[in-house]
Amino acid sequence: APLIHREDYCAPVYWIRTVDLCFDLEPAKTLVTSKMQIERNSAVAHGPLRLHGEELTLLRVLINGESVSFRQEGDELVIDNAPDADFALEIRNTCAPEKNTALSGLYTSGGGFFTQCEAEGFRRITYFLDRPDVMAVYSVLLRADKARYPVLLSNGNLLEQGALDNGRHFAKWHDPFPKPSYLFALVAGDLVAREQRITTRSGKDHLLQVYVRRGDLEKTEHAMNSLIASIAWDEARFKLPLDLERFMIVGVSDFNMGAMENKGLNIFNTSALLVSPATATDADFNRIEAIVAHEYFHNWTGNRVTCRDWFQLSLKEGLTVFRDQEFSMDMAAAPSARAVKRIEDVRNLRAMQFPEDSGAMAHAVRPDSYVEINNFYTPTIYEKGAEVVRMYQTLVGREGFEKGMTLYFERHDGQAVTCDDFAAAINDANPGSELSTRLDAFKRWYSQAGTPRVQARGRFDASARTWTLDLAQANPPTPGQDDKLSQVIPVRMGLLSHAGAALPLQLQGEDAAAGTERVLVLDKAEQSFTFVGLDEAPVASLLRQFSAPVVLDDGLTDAELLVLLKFDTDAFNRWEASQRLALNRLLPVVRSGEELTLDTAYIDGMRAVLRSDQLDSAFKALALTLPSEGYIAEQLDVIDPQRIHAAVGTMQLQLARALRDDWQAAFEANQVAGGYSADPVSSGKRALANLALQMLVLDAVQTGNDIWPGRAYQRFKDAGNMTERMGALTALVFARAGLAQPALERFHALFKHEPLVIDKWFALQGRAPELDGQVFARVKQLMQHPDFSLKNPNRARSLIFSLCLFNPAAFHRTDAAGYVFWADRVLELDAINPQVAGRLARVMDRWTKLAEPYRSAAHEALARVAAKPDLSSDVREVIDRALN
Ligand code: B3K
Ligand code: ZN
Repeated sequence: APLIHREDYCAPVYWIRTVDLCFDLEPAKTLVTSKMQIERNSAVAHGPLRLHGEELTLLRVLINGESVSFRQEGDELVIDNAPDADFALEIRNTCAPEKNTALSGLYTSGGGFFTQCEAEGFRRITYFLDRPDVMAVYSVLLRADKARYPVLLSNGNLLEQGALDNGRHFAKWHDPFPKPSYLFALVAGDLVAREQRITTRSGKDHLLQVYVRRGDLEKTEHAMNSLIASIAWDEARFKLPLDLERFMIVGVSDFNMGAMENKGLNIFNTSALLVSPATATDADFNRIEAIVAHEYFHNWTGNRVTCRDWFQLSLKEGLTVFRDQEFSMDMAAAPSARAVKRIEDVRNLRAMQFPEDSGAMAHAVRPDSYVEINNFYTPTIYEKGAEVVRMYQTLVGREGFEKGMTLYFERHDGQAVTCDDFAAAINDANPGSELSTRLDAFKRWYSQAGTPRVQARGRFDASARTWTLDLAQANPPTPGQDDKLSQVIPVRMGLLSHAGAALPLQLQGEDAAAGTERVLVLDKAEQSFTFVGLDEAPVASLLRQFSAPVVLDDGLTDAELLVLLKFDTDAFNRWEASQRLALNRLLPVVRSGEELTLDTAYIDGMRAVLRSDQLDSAFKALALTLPSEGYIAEQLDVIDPQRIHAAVGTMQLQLARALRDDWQAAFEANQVAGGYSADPVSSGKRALANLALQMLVLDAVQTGNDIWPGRAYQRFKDAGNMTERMGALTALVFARAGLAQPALERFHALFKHEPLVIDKWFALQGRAPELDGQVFARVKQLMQHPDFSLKNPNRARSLIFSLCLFNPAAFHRTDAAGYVFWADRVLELDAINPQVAGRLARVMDRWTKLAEPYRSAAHEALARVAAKPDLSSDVREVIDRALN
């Protein structure tokens, strides 16, 4: 497959204005008839009409009702002599949903029909100009067997439905909003719906529906509530109303990602839709609220205004992630709960996006080229893209940002646009802002890959009573980008006295202090800011709320970090101090290979957090959770996964032991009584109780004490919700308690009819901390389990991805067996589902940083995959880039 370049973008030679689709749905062979109204694009030179089509059987092509000559060139249907005037094109073809294991296009799952068209799945349904800048109005006629497929859905409004001969029936749908083909969807199956009618602020009535398989209905209440909350939030915060009479969500258990924002007919992975207290954790409840919101918010940011081409993907994804993050923060309400959400988002960014930025697949938020667009639904496009949007808001202010959004929709509603258009709208709505003087430099966030490094050092001048902050930035080279220009980095900051007081901030040349927090804008390679009126060298709290996606080296000592941990008014930086203190202890021993011994300063600091009566339980749990092994690897030039694992294990054990009484007190103080609610306070308590239990069981197993493992088993058995049950099970498994095995067996027996819970069962075993190769051996064994299947993406991810992506110590083995396993699975999966295989292939992104013998063994495994001649373009691109 060729490399596609952003600079080569050309407007289409033809527009498709309307399309009438008719489907005769049969699993083995579905007949598709498509009638399009086509218009030549007068703005560009004449050329043949080239339609995309993949794995289709073409039956006929008519123009204005007459047959026409055409040719098939690779995956394109080419018509050389299309009329100059507007014309009607009719195409008839078949496709084979039942054979479609790639889950892109039209496929079957659990006896129903579903579609996934983003990014280029529509061409696997019928021949089309399958590109996001071609927007058409769709009418859809569905015909299918009535008994097997009583529910027939597509985008927009239901016009008509009725019976046909031979036990078949039909439904006619019409979507009034022009849309790109990637937003088309259809569903046919035996489904039931939770329904709710709402009246929005504007006084309009809407019907909301959540369709699932019979038996799953009671697990849709949270999704429905989240949808209603999302609709209200978007109207209140951004004045963006629901524009359809009917809004539908459908759950499907075979799905390549979380969910899809098809206009008026969102399709969700059941793992991103169904929850009940008995089967889902607090984290699942939060994630589902966020995903329902995300897909709903796409209705404006993505659907009403879409992307001109796929290089602009972050235009909709970064913006929509930003919107769902803001929504979740607003839902969390209390300032401390907002901060917890921010910490979780940043932790996720650092765990997923930072490694991407320093690996073989590093790419800009608006990439310059790709081979397979499916490989670019990445943490960079999504999460770093969201950080870029957040920085606009930081630079122009919250109101300014809302004005910018309003202008964006005024200008571009109904259009397919670019990231430049978005930047222009935000900027034009905010003349004279911090953004307006540096827009071009700011836009380097879109073009330059890599995570900028910011160095900060302070100089105190006692006689002048000034303190000067010297900031410097550098952006390391990434593949294809050796030299980078300075970026615009908003640094939200404050200064503290050593006693913990927030100091007034007055820059040299200013008349008076402007509060105790402000945003400095770093836009040069080096820049200094001098603060006046200071009696002592302050402790700098920089990059508050994580105001830019950079790596900060602030040179703070442990003593200064402890001041921030105790007193900072910014909860994010308090948490950050806890993580930095942990890293300061872990990194030296990982580098040297020496034994780790925790010092009292650290232990006392952590004890104070645990005992604090001001801090929330949720925050405590986050501060007392050690940095992940992946994040630690990120800090090192040469990665030895086994050493990292050993150091983290030792530190955890020492923390468990040194704070044993406090863990016990925390466990007891954080019990939640009464009915289940996933609110921030209750879920924070459960998070801390689970962590405390994990520590207590860990310590007990080491010291040969049975009490805590016994209590954990009891709690596992009696738990009233999945969060506590999973917490207790995890404690047993992670501590390798003797009771872990019986608990796992009991768990399986209890939930054998709940696929989403069985996914958790596999995932926990895939993530368990490695010891002597036992976890790896167990995962290989579990591949033979009757419940395991590579064909269902959730199941494949639960076991294989847990091991390869999230369990470095089990995966990186000196005998290379982990890499052999990986290569085998990538090849096996590639034959079934290239998108899922492409994601698994990404595991080796950073192999060049591995220590020996891992590095050579990784190379060998990569070379073996690369040697396979007929790899999908998904896997081929990832492997080629790893081997460059
Ligand atoms: N837009 C979809 C992702 C489609 C992925 C295609 N490989 C979901 C989302 O971001 O909301
Ligand atoms: Zn999205």
